[in-house]
Amino acid sequence: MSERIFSGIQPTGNIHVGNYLGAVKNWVQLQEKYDCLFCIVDYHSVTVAYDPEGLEERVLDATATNIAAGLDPEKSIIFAQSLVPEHTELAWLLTCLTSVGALERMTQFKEKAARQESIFAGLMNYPILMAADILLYKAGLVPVGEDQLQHLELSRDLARRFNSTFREYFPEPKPLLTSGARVMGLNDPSSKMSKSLEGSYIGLADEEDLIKQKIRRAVTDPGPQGGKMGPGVANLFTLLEGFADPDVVNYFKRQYAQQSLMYSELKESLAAAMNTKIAPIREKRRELLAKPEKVKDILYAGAEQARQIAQRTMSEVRQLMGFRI
Ligand code: AQP
Repeated sequence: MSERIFSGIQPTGNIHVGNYLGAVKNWVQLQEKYDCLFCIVDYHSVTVAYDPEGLEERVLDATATNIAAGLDPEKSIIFAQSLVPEHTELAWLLTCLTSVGALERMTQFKEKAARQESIFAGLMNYPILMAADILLYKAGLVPVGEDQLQHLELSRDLARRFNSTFREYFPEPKPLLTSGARVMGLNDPSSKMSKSLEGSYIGLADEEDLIKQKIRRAVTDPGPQGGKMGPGVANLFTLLEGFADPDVVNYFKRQYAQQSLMYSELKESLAAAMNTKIAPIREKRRELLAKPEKVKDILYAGAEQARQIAQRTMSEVRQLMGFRI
């Protein structure tokens, strides 16, 4: 059997072109070669303030958008984290093996905590739940962007700590560094494009006019950059490489090198290229969401498959940790 891959995405809002280029596009290819589990990590999404009324809709939207972008329930196990309670059970047991210092050092925790009025323990413990997600399925490979490497390192540490404390049991999950780009915010190219930062992203559900409008407003260069390409323009090139044909990319690179690049022309071409790729995803997502019961059935069927693996792991973990009553 091929190696197992686990990956997750939070239902925190509109899945955007950063998620797509940095993760989803790659997952679509991986499912052809590996034994893949893709999880809508709804328990992760409540580590910051959220609207409970919209949660179900966001889970269905994330599921439909990923399927529309190419994830195939016939090839991969696609499910929601909250349908498999073993995730939180293992997370608690791993919490008891994790030092608070390691959690406090996490860059994402520090960044997200700075944006919160009150910081809940769930936000700090987020990487432990992520470790539980991965270890529960003994996934050998985890496709991650650079931003998630630090979290994965904790998963590896926890696997090692569990193995040395109890018995050699968990494989250490290795990162599968995606070749995908790190896309920055359109309104602020110094921080990454994020679902929860309004104005930073273009969603896979955005209509053509909205895409054009957002790209038109994207930050380019605030002023002279000492001969270096500014982060806003570099980000537009990252997007262009992700969505446009190579000859279009090369054309604009030449224009830039000759210092004759017109931002308006670059933006217009970029918006058109994005819309060409996004339109079929947008349409398929709409069709799927018109039948939410079918989307739920996909999640239930996926959870049933995931649970078979998760229950086996938990029964072995309980034994190893001494819970034998
Ligand atoms: N800007 C990005 N560029 C490239 N890859 C990205 N990913 C996220 N943002 C970018 C990758 O998408 C996958 C799923 O991400 P996630 O939803 O689990 O969490 P996130 O990284 O926290 O994504 P967001 O959009 O920033 O969500 P919020 O705003 O809710 O925190 C991951 O593989 C991630 O690397």
